[in-house]
Formats: sequence, structure tokens, C-alpha cells
Amino acid sequence: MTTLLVKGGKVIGPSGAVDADVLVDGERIVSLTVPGAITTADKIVDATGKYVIPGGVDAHTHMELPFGGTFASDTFETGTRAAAWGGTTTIIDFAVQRTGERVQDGLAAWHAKAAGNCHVDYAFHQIIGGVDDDSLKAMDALVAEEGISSFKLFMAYPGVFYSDDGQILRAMQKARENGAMIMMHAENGIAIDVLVAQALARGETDPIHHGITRPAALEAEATSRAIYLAEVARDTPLYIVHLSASGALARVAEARDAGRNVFAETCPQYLYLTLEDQLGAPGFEGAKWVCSTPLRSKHESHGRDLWRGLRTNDLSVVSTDHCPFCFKDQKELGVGDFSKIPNGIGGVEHRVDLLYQGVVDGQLSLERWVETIATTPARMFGLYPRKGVIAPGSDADIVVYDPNGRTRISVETHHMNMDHSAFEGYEIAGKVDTVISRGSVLLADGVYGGRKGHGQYLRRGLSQYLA
Ligand code: DUC
Ligand code: ZN
Ligand code: ZN
Repeated sequence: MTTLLVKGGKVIGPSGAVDADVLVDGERIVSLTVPGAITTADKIVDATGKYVIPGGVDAHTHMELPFGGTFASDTFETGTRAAAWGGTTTIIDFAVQRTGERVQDGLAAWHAKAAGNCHVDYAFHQIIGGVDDDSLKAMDALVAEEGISSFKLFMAYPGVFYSDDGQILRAMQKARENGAMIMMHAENGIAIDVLVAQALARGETDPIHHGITRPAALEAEATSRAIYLAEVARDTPLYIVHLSASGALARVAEARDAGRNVFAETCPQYLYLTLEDQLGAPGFEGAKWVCSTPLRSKHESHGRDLWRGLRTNDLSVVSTDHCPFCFKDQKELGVGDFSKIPNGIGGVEHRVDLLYQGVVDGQLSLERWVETIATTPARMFGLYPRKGVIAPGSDADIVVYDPNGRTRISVETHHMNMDHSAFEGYEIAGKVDTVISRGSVLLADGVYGGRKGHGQYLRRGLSQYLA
């Protein structure tokens, strides 16, 4: 087998930073040694002056998601290639069961989209769009046979993905039996639809009204309800996706303080972007930032509280909710009616960099950066220690990160299949230098050497993060 040595770098792990060389044999890491102990290998990557971190694990992406009359614009091929460019070597995408469809058929459709097309390894969560006897039975089969141990339910989007409280409770009870994690889109969609209809009747059609009609209180209310329902289902593990607001965070923190198996992720857009500055951009421009949960007001405490939540582990994971739509022809479906703008922001390429900027800004330690972008998502969703850590026996998914490099985010240079960037012009004081996936060098010296079909489907176990 081919050996590869990553030498001279500072390896960042859960217990801190150590100067170590990393030896890879084939697809696996075989050892960490004192610097200079091994001098020969088939290939040598010089990481002197750089950080050596586990490949990023993005636990929330939507390649090719059908939504709002169109499809998310990244395929598994383009989206996983962009992920690789940005230092993410594992994605967990959401297979979709739409109301009226069999869960197994939705899953098979997702395998067909992804198989043979991915540049990095991939796994699936399953969206349950119709909780009934059949889909509940399917949940057992997916956990036992398919390596899918997490199920997303929606308290929003009535008529599309929405589950009512009784359906949610039934799915939670099922998860309590089979050990799965329930992932929740926590917004009160019934109340939101009333606010949307009232806004449109008043002629309020611009993109900013997407945010105004999805107030933070309705995220906090749904988060609280989900936490109570999970308690009734005998403390089913619950993971709140794309948490964006202080009130919802406070509900999660309370539950965690009480020792509950309640977790949450946030996304870079909620840490950096706001209702006023992006969603409120002049004319129809704000459509680029229409996503749900929405961007929040800069005049409230959300951004500051989310960074704090990442430090205190009330927020355990940073994912992207990567769901790109082009401005032309896709976002434009909502000209004159914000409710018809497809919901989603693309960012799978930028999460590792944007969170490193949090280290530079003093918001996160180096260890916490690695935990939130790689180690904890791997543990949360049953991929550890194969993924998320630099350790003997783990997959050789390694990123060399250059703290002296610079990254400028732009549609001109990104690799996602989008005609704009949600983070246009952002400058990061760091740079993804080298990306290795299962021992194969995908990116080095600015040259991409990955290929579609390299990425393999990962069967996941149960969460390894439970109290
Ligand atoms: N939110 C989005 O912004 N896009 C897709 C689905 C979702 O919940
Ligand atoms: Zn969602
Ligand atoms: Zn999502």
C-alpha cells in the first residue's frame, strides 16, 4: 500500500495542539509520531507552520433538494467537489420522503443521485414527510439495515413536509425504541403561514418580509414544544437544526442544563449575516439570503449569543444547511412574492474557513473550531472514530490549514454551482492548504486532483454523543 507522511505540522485534537507527524498507510492513519521520527514515505506533505486537522464533517446539506418548484442547484458531484475545496471530507445529506411517498423509495432515489458521483464520503439522514404506520416501520429498517440513524421532522412548511404534534410524538416514541436521533426544523409553520398571508395582503412582497413573517418567537416556541414532546417520549435524543435565535438557544440551554439529550447546531449564515444587511438589501437582491430559519436582526442579541453558545456547547455543531439556488431563474421565482422564493443558502465550501475566522476573532479556541466542524458532528451522528479525529485507525481524512494564508470568498472563485455567493467579498485570515480523503490527496498547491466516484457511502451507527 502507499504510505503518506504529513510532517512538521501542529495536530489539533480534542485535548489540544501537539507537534506531530502523521503517517498514513493506504486509506487509514497508522500513527502519530514525534516530529522527524519517520523520514521516508511514498509521499510527503510538508505541513511546517500549519495546522493539521481532521477533514470537516458537514452534517447538514441538501444536494439536488426539490424545493419551491425547483431543485437545489448543486448536484452530489458539484457539491461534494466544492466541499473538498473547502476542507470538508464528509457530508451528511438528507434523503427525502415526501408526503404520500414510501420512505424506502425516497431513500432509493437519494442513493441513485449520489452513487458514483461524490468526491468525498457521504451519509444520509432521512426526512420523514409523512408520519404513519408505514414510515414508522421504515424507521426501524433504516436504523437496522441502512446505516441511517437520524430522522428529520418539520414543524414548518404545512402541506409540504409538516408533521403535527401527534405525528412528531409518534416518531419520537419510535426513535426512543430504536435508538435514533430526531432532528427538528423548529418553527411554528401554522402561525408563520398566517403572518405570510397577512403580509402579502398588505402588499409587503419584498424578500425582507420572509424574515419578518418568521419571527424569532416562533422559533423559540417550536423549539420549546419539541423539547417537551421529546421529554414526553422518555427523553428521545433531539437535535435542533439551523438554530438561529437567542430565544431558541435559551430553551436548548435550559434542557441541557437539566441533563437532557437535547442538542443543536447553528450555521455560518446566522453567525455573520443579518436580516437588515443581507435580507433587507435593496430591491430583490435580498432573495439571495432567503433561508429558513431566517437571518435575524442585528439590533438583537442573536449573533453574539450564538458565538457564546458555541463556546459553552449549548450549540454543539456547525453545519451549513447547504441548499443553493441560483439568483437567475430560481430565486427569481419569487419576484413580487417573497413566499415563492426557494429557501436556501449555499455554503458547503466555506464552513471550515468561516469558523476559523472565529478563532482569529477570539470567539473560539483552535480545539473548539475542530470540535464543532469535525469531531462532534462525527460523534453526534455515529461516524466516530472513523471520521472527525486524527488518530491511529481513523480514515486518513486530513486537512492542512495555513494560518498565514488568506481566503477571499467570491462567486468568481468558488466551486459551488451558484451564480452568486452569500458571503461575497468576505476575507478570512487563513486558508485550506491541502485536503486528503481516505489517503488520497484531493487538493495540494492550489491544484485539484479529486474525482467523482472517490466518495463512498457511509453506514452510520447510533449517536455517540448521548448523556
Ligand atoms: N431551510 C432552507 O433554508 N432550505 C431547505 C429546507 C429548510 O429547512
Ligand atoms: Zn430545515
Ligand atoms: Zn436543511
